[in-house]
Amino acid sequence: KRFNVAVVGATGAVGEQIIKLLEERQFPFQQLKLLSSARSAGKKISVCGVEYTVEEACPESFEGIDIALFSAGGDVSKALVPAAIERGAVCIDNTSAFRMDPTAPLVVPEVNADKIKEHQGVIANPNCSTIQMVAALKPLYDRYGIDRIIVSTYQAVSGAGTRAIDEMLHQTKEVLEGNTVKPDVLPVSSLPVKHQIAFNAIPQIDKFQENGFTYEEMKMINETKKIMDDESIKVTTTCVRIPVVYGHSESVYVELKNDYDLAEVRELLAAAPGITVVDRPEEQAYPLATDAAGKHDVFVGRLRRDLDHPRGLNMWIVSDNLLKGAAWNAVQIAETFASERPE
Ligand code: 11C
Repeated sequence: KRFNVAVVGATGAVGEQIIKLLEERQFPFQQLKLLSSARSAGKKISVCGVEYTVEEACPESFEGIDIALFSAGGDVSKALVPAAIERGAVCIDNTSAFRMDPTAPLVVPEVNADKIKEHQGVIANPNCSTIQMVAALKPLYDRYGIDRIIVSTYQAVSGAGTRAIDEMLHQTKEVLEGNTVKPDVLPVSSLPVKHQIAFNAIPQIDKFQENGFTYEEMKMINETKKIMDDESIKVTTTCVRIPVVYGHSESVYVELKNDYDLAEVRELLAAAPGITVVDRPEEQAYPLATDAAGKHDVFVGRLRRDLDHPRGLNMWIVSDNLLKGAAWNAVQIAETFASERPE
């Protein structure tokens, strides 16, 4: 069976990766439609040796489409996902628009691929910083149970899009040349206040909520519980933007429900799909964003027992935020959906 596929947000940082992956994975598409805002319509993109012209996305774009991969921002998804579903498409949505909708499965294939078949038109792709954390914690959850998670993130600027990458590179040059910088993009928020990202760490990703957490932090808290299908897991987060281009890093402290053996933890993680353990302190080998960039896996290291809590475990989790954190997870969902579709 071959599928008619649409990519919405085809010219964005994640859309570009989705297209590359569909090509690399030889995804069984018959027709491919590349869609964007009016601003990017008309651009040419070559896929499998065929040149496609990017079209402006509108409700009619989804006529005859089987699978639509959305990554053009929450507002575009809210406006066009219903139109796509109405026309018979299954939408894999990479924005936060439908993630907490109880009728939409929120899927990390290594954790809960079984939820894909419960979809009612939309399958939500979680936030990048959530995906890599739950992928690494799932084997431990299954074996020992999880009581609480305390996570601090070190997130790459590419999570905020190509404008944020350009801003960081430009600012770095300006600072090195001794010029004053005029921050314009980060933090992405509703206020006009912007901060320098070059040579800095910004403890704000997305808007502040009334409870003092940012939206990014709330996504990690709420999505973790939904994906793990366990509201009892306690999660607290601090999300920080750092001047790295690709690859989110996370310091995760987890309190397990049952006693654990550190050697067994290593074995469980090493055997888990999509996880690579890099944990050889004697060689100073641990996951690095520069090594994870461009790779599909989630990298885990710095595994060590807490000194005060016997069931406390520290770990360092790194993954390419545009790949496992976005495009690769979405294409994995599409592949699973395509392989399970009867016919
Ligand atoms: C960031 N995690 O690094 C965000 C990007 O909800 O899909 C992904 C936003 C989302 O800025």
